[in-house]
Amino acid sequence: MGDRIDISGLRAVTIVGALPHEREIPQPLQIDLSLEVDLRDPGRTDELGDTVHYGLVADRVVAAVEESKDILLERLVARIAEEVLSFDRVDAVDVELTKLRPPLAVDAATTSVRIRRTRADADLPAHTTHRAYVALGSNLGDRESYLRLGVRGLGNVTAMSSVYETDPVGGPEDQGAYLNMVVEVETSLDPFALLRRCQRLESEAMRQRVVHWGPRTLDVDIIQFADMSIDSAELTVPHPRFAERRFVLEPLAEIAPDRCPEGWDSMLESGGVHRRGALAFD
Ligand code: A4P
Ligand code: MG
Repeated sequence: MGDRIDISGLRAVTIVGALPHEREIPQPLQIDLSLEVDLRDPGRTDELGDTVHYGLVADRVVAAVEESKDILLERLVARIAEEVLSFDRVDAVDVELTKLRPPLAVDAATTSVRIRRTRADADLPAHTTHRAYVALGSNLGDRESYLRLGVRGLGNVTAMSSVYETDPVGGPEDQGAYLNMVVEVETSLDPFALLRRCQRLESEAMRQRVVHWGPRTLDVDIIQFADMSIDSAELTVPHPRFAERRFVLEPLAEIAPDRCPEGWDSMLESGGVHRRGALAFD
């Protein structure tokens, strides 16, 4: 993919080298880093949690260098690569480590070593992502634009159902029809972090919780998260009511029929759910 975060010209002072005076007097080093990170998610969401915090990387690398007393630049550069790869989202890193005052008899400006290390080189598990299914609903205001706000903010959306116009289920009699849809998201968030993201999107849509199951600008529910089962006060996954709801199952069946309970179509009442077509993005 080629996405990168570069940190250049990082300086640290430490003991490194094989010569007697190098074992006693700390010397200045420069560190140049190029991190391979998938930047598609933060490019969409504008959230620090979706990327690698380069300030933290820089702090950790400088601390590791200052603590070390290695003889070889080769050892120290490997240590730096390990430190950077301990950030889960970094797929690979190029590190260049430069002695700014090399102890040479001849005239030379600098000496340096450069390596590239991947997660596989470091025996680290590949950066993990999970597939989640998220249902969106809106029955207040400009419903399509609230759905767009939700879809855009969810991150790496890998499949998107059509939009369905649906009769309200439960709640007050006089509320308007919903627009519903389901999307598949490839995410490196854990389920609770994804829930917080869903809730933040609802707040961005200025959703107010006045009546239970009442009209809402935007409802964003996690229907399934990988094959996990979670039953906590904050989050229940799979969503406890998804299997009874045509306004969730019909769009879910469009993008992931294997995620629907077998025979759901004949078990649920039909009607009240009308496919309108794809959500338009400008
Ligand atoms: N919560 C627990 N599990 C989850 C999960 N998997 N995903 C907690 C999202 N949230 C989850 O949700 C209440 C609490 O559920 C949250 O604090 C969260 O921690 P909420 O969004 O504040 O309230 P809600 O959506 O009104 O409640 P609920 O019970 O999730 O409602 P439903 O079951 O989603 O029903 N009719 C049509 N046609 N279309 C609709 O979209 N939606 C509803 C809401 C009713 N009728 C509808 C539609
Ligand atoms: Mg909800």
